[in-house]
Amino acid sequence: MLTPTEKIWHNGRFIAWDEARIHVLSHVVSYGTSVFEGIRCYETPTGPSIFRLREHIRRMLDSAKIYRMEIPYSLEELAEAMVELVRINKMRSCYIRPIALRGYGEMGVYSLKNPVEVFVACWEWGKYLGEEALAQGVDVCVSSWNRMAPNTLPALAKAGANYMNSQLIKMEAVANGYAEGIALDVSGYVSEGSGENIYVVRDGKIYTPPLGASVLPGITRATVIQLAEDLGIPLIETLVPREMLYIADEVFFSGTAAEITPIRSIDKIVIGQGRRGPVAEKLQHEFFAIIEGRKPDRHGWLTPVPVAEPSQAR
Ligand code: PPE
Repeated sequence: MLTPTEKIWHNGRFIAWDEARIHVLSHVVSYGTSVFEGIRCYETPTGPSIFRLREHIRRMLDSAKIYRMEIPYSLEELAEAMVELVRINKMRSCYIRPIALRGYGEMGVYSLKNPVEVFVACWEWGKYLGEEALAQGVDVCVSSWNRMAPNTLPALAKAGANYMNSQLIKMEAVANGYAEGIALDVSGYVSEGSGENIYVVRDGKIYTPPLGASVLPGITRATVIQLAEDLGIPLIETLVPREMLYIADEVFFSGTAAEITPIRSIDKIVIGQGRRGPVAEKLQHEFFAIIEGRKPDRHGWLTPVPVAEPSQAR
């Protein structure tokens, strides 16, 4: 259960958590008209640091543009709002959720007359696929649900409505006793998990589906691509046939919430040695060393949050 924090940012103001409400007839409720982000802030020795903040906000602005939604705040203004939110909520680490939605006004599918409202909340969010997942790996299935066809709901947009598809994938997986489901695209190639990008390792090379395979352009995906390059591990963006999953040496997920999570079985077929493999482990080590401030932030991925004065009560 979500533990409330003190404040939520709404259209330029900080309001109380319980006051962050919308009307039931807001456009978003009937028609799913929202774009959003999920961003993690990690505790480092020099204070909380937000991971790839600008890249996340840029993707949110891109998502809004695809849906002709004008967000009345610049990237810099939104970045500042998020840093300030983490600071005034006195979070050491947290998950940040900015949401832009079409609000109350007209009814009917046409949304451009409805006001755009922007909220940013943050809260503490633990391990997405369970405590053991990062070290042990998870058991997953291939979903009977496909990811959206490219000319239906655009996968490059992180839009609320896309998550109805994700929910079908996730609910089916959990109902059948799996931690997560992997969706194929409409051509039958591997796409992604309900909330994660996916990678296959074979003979020391990493393969991941290209953006054309109905995947979200993950910020963690971009991070994995960069870290693989840094570590000298070849990574190829290419169509991945389903059966390549089963014969892989390793398969793993990436995502803001899931971080880098190994997969130990798919459809009850053991992957590799049935536990976290060396490639996933190397990437995890590098990833966590950077985000936890144990290694230099050589790519400029961290935005520090100034720590609130302990004596200043709000
Ligand atoms: N694919 C999908 C469909 C997706 O939702 C995510 C993030 C990713 C890939 C990875 O993207 P990125 O976080 O930028 O590396 N999923 C978010 C949603 C979690 C949720 O349940 O809500 C997340 O990881 O924050």
